[in-house]
Amino acid sequence: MTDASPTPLPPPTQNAALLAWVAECVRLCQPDTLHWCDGSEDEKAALIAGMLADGSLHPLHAARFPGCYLHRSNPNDVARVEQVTFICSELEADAGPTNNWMSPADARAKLTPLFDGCMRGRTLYVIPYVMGPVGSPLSKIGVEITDSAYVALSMRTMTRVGTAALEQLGANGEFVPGLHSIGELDPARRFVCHFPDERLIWSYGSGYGGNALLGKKCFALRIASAMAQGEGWMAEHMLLLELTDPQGAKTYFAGAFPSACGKTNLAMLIPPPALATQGWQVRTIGDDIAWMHVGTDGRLWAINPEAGFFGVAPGTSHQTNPNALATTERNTLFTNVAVTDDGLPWWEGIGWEPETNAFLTDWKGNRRPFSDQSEPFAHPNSRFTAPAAQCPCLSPHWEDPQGVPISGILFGGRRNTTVPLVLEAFSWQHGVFLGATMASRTTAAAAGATGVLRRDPFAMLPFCGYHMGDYFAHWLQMGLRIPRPPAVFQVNWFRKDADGSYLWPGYGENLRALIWMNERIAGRGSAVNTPVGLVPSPGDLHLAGLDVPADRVAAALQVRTEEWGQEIPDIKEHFARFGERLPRELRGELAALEQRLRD
Ligand code: OXD
Ligand code: MN
Repeated sequence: MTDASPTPLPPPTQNAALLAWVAECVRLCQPDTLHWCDGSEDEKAALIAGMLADGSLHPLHAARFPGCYLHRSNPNDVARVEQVTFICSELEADAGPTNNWMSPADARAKLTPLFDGCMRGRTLYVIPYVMGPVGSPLSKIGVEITDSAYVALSMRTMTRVGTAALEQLGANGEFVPGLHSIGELDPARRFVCHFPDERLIWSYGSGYGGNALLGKKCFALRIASAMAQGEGWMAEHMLLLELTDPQGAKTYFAGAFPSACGKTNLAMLIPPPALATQGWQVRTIGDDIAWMHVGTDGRLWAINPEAGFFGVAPGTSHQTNPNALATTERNTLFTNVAVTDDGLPWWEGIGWEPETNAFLTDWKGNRRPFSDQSEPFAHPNSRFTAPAAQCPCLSPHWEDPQGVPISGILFGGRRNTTVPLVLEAFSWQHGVFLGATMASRTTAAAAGATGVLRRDPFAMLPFCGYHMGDYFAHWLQMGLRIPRPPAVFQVNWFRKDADGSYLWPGYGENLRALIWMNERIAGRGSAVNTPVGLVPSPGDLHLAGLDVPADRVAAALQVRTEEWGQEIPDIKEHFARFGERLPRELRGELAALEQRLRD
């Protein structure tokens, strides 16, 4: 419903809190036009037509990529900006040492002048959305106000937008408000602020997904993690997958990996032929975020709050992730990929090469010969935004209102050394220690240097909405509240040999690690008791049809005590940051690890 008239149309909701907040944002931002998103197909067509007309969207090959478009962002706005992402809790101590903090009063004082009049000449879109299956008791309502048509279009894919959300909200329901403006896209006037006490988000100056699609990182992780701590559930940066064994039994896994470390690929894994023939199957529930609650049966149940995938394009090919490619063949918004003269999206690692004399238009819009390899054609953090429902390997349970029961939790990252292919924690508490000490090499998903090893606890370093020490304590608490807790595992697909080559082929072959975890969960698989956890010997893995020399498999699984010994000082330094708020159980786990390594 678009309202550009002096006599306002009646709004499509009677929710007084929502109406008051929209009126306040209209007063502040002074848009020319107000549009309440209803989620209809007509609305989608109008958004697309407007963006094609203003040049912010480019058509792709209509027959090969029906309903697909390319968007090029401002080159200064291509990734999450952790340095200007703030947790605005009343007390600085509650944001903790891993977050940037601004007082709520300072944040309002800084951002109010930026929002003041920022939508003059623009449309203000009100986007009511549901995170989680519509009608699920575990889903939650958000409302985003934005002046970006790209955001309005993307939110339709990533969440359930419009009338369904307003119906679920009703006249008295609660919602998480998020105010967003692209502003002038000036990096010096860019802020992503979260007010966990008020459950409010203010984001200014960026149109990039992670900063601007407020349902995703801002609500479903930062605000939701703070809500979850208070309410006894968990909001995690995790994929969700369903493993089916040859007998048809299904086991559900949740896996935390930092951004751009293969969550989408693992969630959409295609079994290698030898295992597929036996009947092993992987289906996707989600690729980025999990909300998990203790069920009445004492197990941990998870939903995927999202409705789409905002995946990293480079490296996605028929070999690495054919399911992602199939998902993105229609109704997909590509951002910052390259395009051929025929209108085919292209990126590095897509698995096919244009003719050597072909021309491509790169992510900045410059057309140059493919032979000019002076810089990448697609941005390393170029993305696809695609509806989950199009994924060929989507589980039929992906929208079950009660979620799926989780039997195994995985923690993984990009480690060249030290962490073996897979290990099982001795206990929930030891699993929390593994999550709390996770480290990974940084990627292009966030602005800043890539390839730098950093501690990224639970893959939540950029996403935890409160003090990380309290978050560790929450995980420990949850262990006491889950009568039948999942087993916890650590994985590393990225270990290298002395020459810098990967020891393990990854992708579909990672199923072999999942099968071992499944065996452990069922109480069948055997493992070697090492100082760092329970590790399979090569003979414990299902290796039929694997084309990797035995010594490389053994090296991928090896636990080298000298490497782990070198971790200790760094873990101590990492833990020291949390001061008094580091749970003593984790100090105890560290001391126990040191003792086991000495023994
Ligand atoms: C993402 C991220 O986009 O983690 O999912 O950056
Ligand atoms: Mn993510």
